[in-house]
Amino acid sequence: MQNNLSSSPALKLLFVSTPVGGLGTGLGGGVELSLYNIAKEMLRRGHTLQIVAPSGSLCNEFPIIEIPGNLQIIAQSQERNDPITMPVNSVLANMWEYARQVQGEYDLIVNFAYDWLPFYLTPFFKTAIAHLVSMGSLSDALDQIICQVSQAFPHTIGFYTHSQGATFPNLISPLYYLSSGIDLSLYEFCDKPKNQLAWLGRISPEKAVEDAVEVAVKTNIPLKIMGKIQDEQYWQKICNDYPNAPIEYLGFLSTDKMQSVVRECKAVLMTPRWVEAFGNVTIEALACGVPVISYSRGGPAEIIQDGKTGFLVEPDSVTGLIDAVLKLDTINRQACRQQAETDFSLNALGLRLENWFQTILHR
Ligand code: HBI
Repeated sequence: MQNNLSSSPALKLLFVSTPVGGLGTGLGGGVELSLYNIAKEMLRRGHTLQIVAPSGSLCNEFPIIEIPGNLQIIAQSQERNDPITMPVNSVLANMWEYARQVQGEYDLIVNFAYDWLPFYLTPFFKTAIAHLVSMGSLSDALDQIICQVSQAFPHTIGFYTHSQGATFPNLISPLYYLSSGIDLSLYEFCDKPKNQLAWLGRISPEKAVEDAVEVAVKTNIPLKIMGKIQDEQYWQKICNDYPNAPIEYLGFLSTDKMQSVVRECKAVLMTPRWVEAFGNVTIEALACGVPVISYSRGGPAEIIQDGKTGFLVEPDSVTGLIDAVLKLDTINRQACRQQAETDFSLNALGLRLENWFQTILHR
């Protein structure tokens, strides 16, 4: 039945979400936005889909099958050689038990969890599984199982970026680099920013918001901070270390509220301590015409056009960030919006995903 925008036949897709939090709570970080945007674009292209996610998911646009159970601990909080752990009544196990039961109703299952179980279960499923890996290498056990799946099921491992994929050892090609994409109509361009900076992301040590706070203190430019506080103690320490910083924490905001703040900023600062797999924040800023100043590592380093749509800075160098802030008036904000339209529209993302899915199903 050719009832969709693209040439490929309509697919029946089952998306199985991350087990670290309900969709829309912010606990799932970037992968929540990815899943939501990919779902929106696949529906627009005429495919049908069902989303399986932990209970407590908030999403008024799509029907979600909410699965009860205990959340998985976040992979970033574990050591590289930690054993795989599963809580009693694991929501991850419950979601994949549901997927096993209904798999016959779908052409393809898409896994959004950065967890050992879905990779291990792949050979036990009759329906093909596409794995969208949402972070760089963090654990030996996961590296090993991802490597095994890439060997046994070619084409089924997808990353956001090359630098993210490069952190995994012994992967077998072909691998897929999907980049990301956002609904650009939700982000409004602003040419006349206020004298303020922004930092967005999960407030957790690997994101190093303290470096952005230090920039605010040293330049005395107000910093707007947005995102879910994942590590309360870590955030409290920062507030205690910088009691007089010109910062304002605005919470985890909806896309619309977030972009209404970001668009009025001179720049967004990105201070990843780890190899950021992609950094949706980067393209959300560009979509508002806001240049991005980021440490030159991971996804943002593959997105930002240094000197044109932002600045790439020596990793972990706060003075490097400050030097870049002082050069911001050399950036044309229209160029930032233009890059988002060219590379990161939902249509561009949908094409990359569709090609990937069709390759898995028809290789
Ligand atoms: N940790 N165990 C686990 N599983 C995930 O799916 C996961 C995670 N940590 C973070 C995360 N997903 C998302 O925030 C990614 O977008 C980074």
